Amino acid sequence: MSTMLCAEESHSLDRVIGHVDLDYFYAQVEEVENPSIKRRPVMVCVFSGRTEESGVVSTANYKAREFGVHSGMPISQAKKLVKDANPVVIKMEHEKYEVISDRIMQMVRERVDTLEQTGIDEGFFDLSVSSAGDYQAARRIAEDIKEDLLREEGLTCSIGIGRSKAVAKLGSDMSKPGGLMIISPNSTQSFLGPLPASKLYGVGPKTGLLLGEMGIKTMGELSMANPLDLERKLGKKLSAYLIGASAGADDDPVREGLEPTQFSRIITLKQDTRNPNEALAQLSAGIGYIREKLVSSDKSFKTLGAIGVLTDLSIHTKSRTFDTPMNAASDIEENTLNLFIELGKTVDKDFRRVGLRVSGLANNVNQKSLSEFLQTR
Ligand code: TTP
Ligand code: CA
Repeated sequence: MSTMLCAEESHSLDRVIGHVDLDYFYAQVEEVENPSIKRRPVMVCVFSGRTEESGVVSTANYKAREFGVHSGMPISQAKKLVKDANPVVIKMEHEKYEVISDRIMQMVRERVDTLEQTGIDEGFFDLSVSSAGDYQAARRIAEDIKEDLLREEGLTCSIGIGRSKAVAKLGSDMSKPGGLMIISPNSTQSFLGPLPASKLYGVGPKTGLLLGEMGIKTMGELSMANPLDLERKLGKKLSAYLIGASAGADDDPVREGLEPTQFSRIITLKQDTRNPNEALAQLSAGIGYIREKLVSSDKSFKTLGAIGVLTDLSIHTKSRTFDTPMNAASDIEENTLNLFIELGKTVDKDFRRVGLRVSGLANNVNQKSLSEFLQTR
């Protein structure tokens, strides 16, 4: 049987939906950059700057989690927990993780029908067409994604595959870290039935509490709850979703993001350099590309980030957020140069690749929606 299938034909088949989630993402990126820290508790932190230690843990590797460290914990408290285990505290560098995230998402996107990125390190994907509705073929695609990710980036992820987003998400959560869980359509109901209702995608702490008050503990119970009782507490829309999703029967599609949230470009330099002016000169086509993207989407940006990949392939970034959105070519050039000057001071090797990224995109103020446009005519 041919595995080629057009989109229309796939409607009659079971949907094949995946969820991919990188393991302890920021901390794992740091481990790849510096493998010698791998066996130690690693905590990637956001420092507020008030005192030397004020701030929170953004994420921690599994070694640190063994001591009770978790995302959102104050740094001082986390340090106490791991103080005897030779911990590593690293300052969070968001731009760096974004660059790696972009590469990963691009790699996944090339192997699936559609990808809906839902966070810096996670997303849903639809495999219905590329797997021809066959869960064994889907398993092979997921294994390929995992292998490529490990080979190309040195990173591990967890993947869940099932007939809906909620089932796929449970699969990736339950197979963390590094796992792959396939929940076939036939086994969906028996898989979901005994699981706690609070673990269902879309059930936050508040909804979880309300369900508990109603005596609904498992997804099996939720799927058979009285719709009217549920509606009274949670509203029509959420109730309908919960009853369907807990039985594996929600059909929320995987949506490609329609609105861009950032534009970025990285180029390889003709010659390695540490000179910011030289780097900028070679990046001028990249700046032109970004400017063109901003103009054609009629957007401005608030955050500009400079990216430098050094000769040892380590990634270094510097970014600045402005009070007012901008999009003029001269502003991009001037600020990119300033960021590269700052970046140049902090690195001890030449740049091999340089790039820039604009984010915090906003529609230009003079842009009118179609209805506004029609009303003012
Ligand atoms: P998560 O996917 O929630 O967590 P994780 O990747 O660190 O760990 P897991 O193995 O459990 O998936 O978040 C992705 C990244 O988002 C994480 O690496 C750091 C960041 N993050 C924060 O900055 N603050 C937070 O409170 C959380 C939860 C995550
Ligand atoms: Ca993750």
